[in-house]
Amino acid sequence: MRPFRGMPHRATSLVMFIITLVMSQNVSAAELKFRITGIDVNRGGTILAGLYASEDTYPKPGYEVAGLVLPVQGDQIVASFEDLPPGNYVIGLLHDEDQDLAMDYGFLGIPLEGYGFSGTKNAPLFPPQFRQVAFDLESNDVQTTEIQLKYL
Ligand SMILES: [Ca+2]
Repeated sequence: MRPFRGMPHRATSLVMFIITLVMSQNVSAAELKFRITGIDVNRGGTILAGLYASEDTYPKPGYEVAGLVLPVQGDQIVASFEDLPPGNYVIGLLHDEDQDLAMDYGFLGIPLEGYGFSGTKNAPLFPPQFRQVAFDLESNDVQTTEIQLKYL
């Protein structure tokens, strides 16, 4: 590639690198849409949707690569995570009734609030393995999934 006129070659390389970086981010942006079903409206509060991109950080609170706080207004919510780089993703949901941004547990560690994971029809008591439920999202992919909340 020819350097821009009047610019040292190294500076030109840096400019081209930045342009390539910006372009590749636009080109590779993917989207993960999800429909939350089975919401118990009477419990009020909000639904926290956390997006995890790595087996090492899933499902630890605070390690989400993106997160949404969704007000509970009906028994279904449609939302999406946009502008995602290609990768593997899992969505974790928590119906945070008391809005303390955390799951509340009862006797023997039983979850007291509704929860769900992408890739599962009937959320198990413990979070499923990342690899079992992860989405493989490629460049420009738009994927849609349904996650049913579970209340114990
Ligand atoms: Ca809570």
